[in-house]
Amino acid sequence: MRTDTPQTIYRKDYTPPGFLVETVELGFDLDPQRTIVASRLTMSRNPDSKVRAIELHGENIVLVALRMNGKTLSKRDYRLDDKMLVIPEAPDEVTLEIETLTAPAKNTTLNGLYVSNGNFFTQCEAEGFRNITYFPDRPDVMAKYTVMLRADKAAYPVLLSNGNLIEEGDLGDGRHYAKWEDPFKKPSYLFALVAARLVCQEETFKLADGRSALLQVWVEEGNLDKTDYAMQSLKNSIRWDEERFGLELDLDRFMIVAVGDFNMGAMENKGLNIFNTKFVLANPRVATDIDYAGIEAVVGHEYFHNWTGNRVTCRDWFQLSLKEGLTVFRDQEFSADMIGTDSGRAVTRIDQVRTLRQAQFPEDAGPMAHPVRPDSFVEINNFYTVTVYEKGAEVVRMYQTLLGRELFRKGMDLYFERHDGQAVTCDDFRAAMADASGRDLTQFERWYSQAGTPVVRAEGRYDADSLTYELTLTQRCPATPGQENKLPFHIPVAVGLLGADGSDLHLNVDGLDAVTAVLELTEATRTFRFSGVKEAPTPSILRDFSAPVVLEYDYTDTELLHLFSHDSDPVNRWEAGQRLAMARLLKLTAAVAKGDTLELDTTFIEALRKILADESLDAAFREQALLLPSESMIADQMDVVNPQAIHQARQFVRRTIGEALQVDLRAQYDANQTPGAYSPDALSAGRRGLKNLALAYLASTSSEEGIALAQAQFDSAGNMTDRVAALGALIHAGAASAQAALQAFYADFDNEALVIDKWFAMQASAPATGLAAVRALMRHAAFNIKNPNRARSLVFTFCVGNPSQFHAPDGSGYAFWAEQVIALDALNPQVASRLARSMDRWRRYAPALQAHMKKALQKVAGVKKLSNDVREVVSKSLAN
Ligand code: B3K
Ligand code: ZN
Repeated sequence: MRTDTPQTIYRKDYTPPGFLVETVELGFDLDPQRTIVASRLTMSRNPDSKVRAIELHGENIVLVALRMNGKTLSKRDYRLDDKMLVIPEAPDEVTLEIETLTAPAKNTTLNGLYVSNGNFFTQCEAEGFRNITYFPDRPDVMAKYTVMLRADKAAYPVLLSNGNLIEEGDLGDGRHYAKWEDPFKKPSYLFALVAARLVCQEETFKLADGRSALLQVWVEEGNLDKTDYAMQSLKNSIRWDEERFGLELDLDRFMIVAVGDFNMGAMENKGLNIFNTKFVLANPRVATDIDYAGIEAVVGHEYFHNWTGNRVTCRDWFQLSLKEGLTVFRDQEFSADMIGTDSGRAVTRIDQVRTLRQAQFPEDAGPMAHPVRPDSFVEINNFYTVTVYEKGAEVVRMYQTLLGRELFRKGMDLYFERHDGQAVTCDDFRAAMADASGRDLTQFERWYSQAGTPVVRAEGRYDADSLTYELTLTQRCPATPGQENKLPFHIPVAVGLLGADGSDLHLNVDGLDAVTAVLELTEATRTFRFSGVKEAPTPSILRDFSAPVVLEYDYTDTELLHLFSHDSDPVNRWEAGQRLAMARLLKLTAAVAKGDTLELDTTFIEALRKILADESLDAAFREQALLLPSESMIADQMDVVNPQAIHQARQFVRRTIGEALQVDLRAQYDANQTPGAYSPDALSAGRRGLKNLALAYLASTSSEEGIALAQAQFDSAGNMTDRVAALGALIHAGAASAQAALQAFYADFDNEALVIDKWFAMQASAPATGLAAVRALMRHAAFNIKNPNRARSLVFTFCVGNPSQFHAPDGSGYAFWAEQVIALDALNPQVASRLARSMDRWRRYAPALQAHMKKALQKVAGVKKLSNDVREVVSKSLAN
């Protein structure tokens, strides 16, 4: 915690480190109140650096002893402040011995070494290692680590660190030790240790080259019945990376450890991935289909980091997307391949588009907007964003779209061939792609350097005489903080043309014959000519969401209905439905605000009816097609946001659909039951998804039938997916029985922390839950603001997921937000800062709401002892 003005770090200021570290020997005497860390570093002067001094980072630790080449250094030999330890004079070859003290039990930040439920864990990315010992804590310093852990044997029977276990034994005094050695060089942010009372599921797994590896999933006692899916996902990940990218597990042992107190999803520490319990623990009784999918994706993501992140890492934190964008792309492809069908793959793509629109586009249009490779930051932890992750993944996907799968793979191979064991930049990745494919990717660099979501405007013209269709694409990109004017991007735009009968026309553009053409828009505007087009087509533009842009095209309802019924590209088929829905939701929102009567046209309803009943389509796709854009997505389309009007309009549409399609929804509800043992596979999950969406629609009318159906499902559900869907339907419908159901649910699962998180979240997001009810829930014995999952389930869900209540006209929601940000900041700045982000886009609301929001922001900004994390977010939000 600092009170001085936070410092901005710039990418352009990068300089190589003065000293490199070859080996690190760490010794830990673990004690919750007083842990002693002894470090022995062998270092040598970096010939590529002009920096003379040895510069070591260190924060919130006490220096006990410091020796250089065997000689104790006195205070005159070094400078020490609350951030750095600097030794100005040093020979070229140095052995440093450093002893420091920390108090893990007092560490509520969950950054560095901390205690959770009596066990020791670490989290070092991005800059947590400096809370453990003095070290050049920057990713371009890669070293080999040996770690000795010593702790009480009864309290901490399990001692883990990175790499391989080389020795263990008793110390005689009730304590024991374990020595670990990581054979690979790594940056300090990948260091990890665990000292805990845990149990594991383990398995020996055969790798492609014939070696075997020991795989372990470590959890608290009592959770061993929830580790199967994580283990299966790990094995699938290992196989997939071998097959798709030719990348093998490079260690004899790979461990996943679950912890209940964790700031994010998981962490890819070399050989010792530490996970939020949310992304490990699952069985049908406690986890939903979405939880299962999350576990698969995150287990994959962290495993894939072993190559994209660990073997090849980032030169500096501005390059974060080098590993995160690429690894998200890899986990997306993994999840899609695990489903295995084209239609299943399309549904995962629709999900990705939804995430981008729901979270990344708003970020790109707000005060925290930044390029995929940022130019500056105050607190790097604020830049683990949807832009760096999800937009970064889109950037990687565009390489694959432009180059094709084969050349993309060649580019990946070249990237590893050139950079294994190095800390590199996004430019190095782009160079590998360019060199392997022979393509000029110079202009493509702008995807890394320019923030903001590009808008592509499309206009079509058909000439019946010459049988040509001309598509003119024009791009622009809105200004973002610090970037007034943008240069044209290199945008792949996948296009198909539909005939009147709904089938794809064969395309002839630049000599290509296919049904989908990838047009490359590199200028501000360009006209593409298709010849031999025998009829006036309906264009299907941006197929498979080929670029992270907003597409403007003045579609008529007739064209959209045509695409919604026939487009062979499932993403654009879905998209047509979203456009139809969005137009209606916006019109209705305006009508609510004006007090006009509300009406929904039968054309739209009939289109939904047709899709709903179309058995040739996957249930999962039909669910996506019937899902309305969220309230915040509607808000994004408005100049002045009116959260209550949006809510009422959307509720009206839901109810109207529920009433009009009652019979059809009921039929799908019955047809998509999944009897027998629960299985999380995509087909079954898709059926449950459609069935439960039907239930939600049926209950939204508050009809007796809908409520009874929800109640019956709640009472008889054999898995958590069906149980929460039923409970959610009861709560959202305001059913009289909802309270009793909530109580029963709580009583059934009071031992399952992750389920109780759902219990809080379901209430926090219900439109009937006002601030008073949230405050009452905060007084519940099970609420604990120090646990990030719990804080997210109640406080975050209310502030982010319940817009009509959060934006109460009296500003009470905003005052609550300020209070919670301040309270959290004193405990855990990283979590506080995430909550602080939810007020980013306050300038888009009606003036009366803006005034309240500004006051709340100023209240937070006025706190003297604020973390850099929260300070950066609120000051950027308030800046002009
Ligand atoms: N690399 C970590 C995120 C670390 C966040 C630090 N504030 C998890 C991941 O992306 O896999
Ligand atoms: Zn990651």
